[in-house]
Amino acid sequence: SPDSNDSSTPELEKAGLLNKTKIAEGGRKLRKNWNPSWVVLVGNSLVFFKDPKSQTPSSWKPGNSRPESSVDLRGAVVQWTNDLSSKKNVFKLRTVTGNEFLLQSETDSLIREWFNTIHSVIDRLDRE
Ligand code: I3S
Repeated sequence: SPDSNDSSTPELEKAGLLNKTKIAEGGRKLRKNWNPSWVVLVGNSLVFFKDPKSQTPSSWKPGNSRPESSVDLRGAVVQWTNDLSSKKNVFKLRTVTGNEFLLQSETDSLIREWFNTIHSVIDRLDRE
């Protein structure tokens, strides 16, 4: 019988709504633009989707569930920060390619869970 946990179907570890802004692309600083984003952690990747609730009904078609972007967590670094935003509960994610994101939630427990889960995926990949 088909194995739903084989390597071709990576396990979904976590999904939810976070505030997100990209602050650097390939090491080059970008202008901040905070937006709500559906964040999905699956396998070695963090995948971002536009928040369906922020879209108009006419723009919400099945085809629009394509990811906005995706981040390879191998070699990435997560770090809590108080300096890069006036918002509370912000951590920075930096990829090996020099892309940097800030992720934030008003809910302390929720952002802590995300930080811990992403951190443990990065640690697991570091040990491979
Ligand atoms: O690091 P900054 O420049 O204080 O970030 C703020 C700006 O991105 C601001 O947009 P404008 O430059 O168009 O005003 C945003 O509205 C703010 O949310 C940013 O600051 P916070 O502290 O929220 O990350």
